[in-house]
Amino acid sequence: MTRKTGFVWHEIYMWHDTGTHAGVLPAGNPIQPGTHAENPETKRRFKNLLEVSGLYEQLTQIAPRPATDEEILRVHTPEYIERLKAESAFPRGGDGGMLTPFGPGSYEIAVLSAGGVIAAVDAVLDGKVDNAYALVRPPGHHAEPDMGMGFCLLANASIAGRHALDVRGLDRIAYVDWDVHHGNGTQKIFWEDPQALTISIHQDRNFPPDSGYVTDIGGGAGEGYNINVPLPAGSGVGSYEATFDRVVLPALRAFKPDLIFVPSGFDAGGHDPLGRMMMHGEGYRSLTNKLLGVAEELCDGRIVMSHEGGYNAPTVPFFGLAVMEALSGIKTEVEDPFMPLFSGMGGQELQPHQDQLINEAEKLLARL
Ligand code: 3YP
Ligand code: ZN
Repeated sequence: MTRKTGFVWHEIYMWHDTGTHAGVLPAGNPIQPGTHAENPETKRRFKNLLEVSGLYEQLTQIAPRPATDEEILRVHTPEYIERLKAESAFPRGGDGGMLTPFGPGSYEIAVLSAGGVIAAVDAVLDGKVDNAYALVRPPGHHAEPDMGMGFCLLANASIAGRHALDVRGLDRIAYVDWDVHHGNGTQKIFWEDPQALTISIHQDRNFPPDSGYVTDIGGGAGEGYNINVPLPAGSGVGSYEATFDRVVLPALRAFKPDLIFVPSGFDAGGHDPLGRMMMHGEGYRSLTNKLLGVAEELCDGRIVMSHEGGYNAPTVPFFGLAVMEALSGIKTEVEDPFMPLFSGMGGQELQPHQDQLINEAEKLLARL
């Protein structure tokens, strides 16, 4: 079955300048300056592979528009927004807070990034497309109400989620964040909100430091509606599939969202410089198919993915293509040349210590 899949992209996203760095360290450290870890390359190559594969022209292009102040202020503090606006007008740019450098004009790009996810939500809710992927930049899942973090300026998916709840009148939304880092921003923004189920599957204590514990379950009226699955470093496809089968899908079935968001980082892939996991293209295809199945059951198939991390330039495009093929139900001729390398890695199957952690997370289902 083929589906109508929306795709959000804008060339301006690539003009967000994270500056001269060595990985995540600014120039000035005793280290040769080079590119920042979060640069256009993986995003551009993802879009380029979609074009070369022939899939791009079969997707429905969704034009991003800038998020309004009102939309942004549903999530962020006015003080933070004023500071970003001011620093974005500086000739040298500024920093969102923690490890979030940006060049001049980046606030306006971040506003278009958040607005891109809103446009994807509207296209899905208006029935113009069945599902959508917003290949936006800068990313969003670490951004908190009053500060940027980990390359994220505005909480794109959370801003779009508030739009879905407050403007479009949905009752419940769910987040399934498969970026290798903890979705701390989404967690914080919806901490006390029972209308949003926030699930993050991430590498145990990678980034942010001291964040993403399985014991962090939400507070107040939102207690029980935050689920962290901090998988041990070295987890492979078996571990991710077990997490989906035993935690993510049952949680979604219990919560019954009207729309599912996927903050989609591809940094849980093998070879990613900022993660230590072993996901591969077929693994991402399988996780996407699992989500499509449950979304079909619960919410007419409505899924909106918004791009987060993923830093290995050669591999990320194949992970992205696999996800886009699954979302659209269209298989291209392109074969993922990295599959033999990744599928043969030792420890792709679920390991006992990973199983133990997933057992812990499974206990949280009783609260839903
Ligand atoms: C931020 C600083 C070190 C790790 C990095 C993580 C950014 C990311 O991809 N978040 O999802
Ligand atoms: Zn990440």
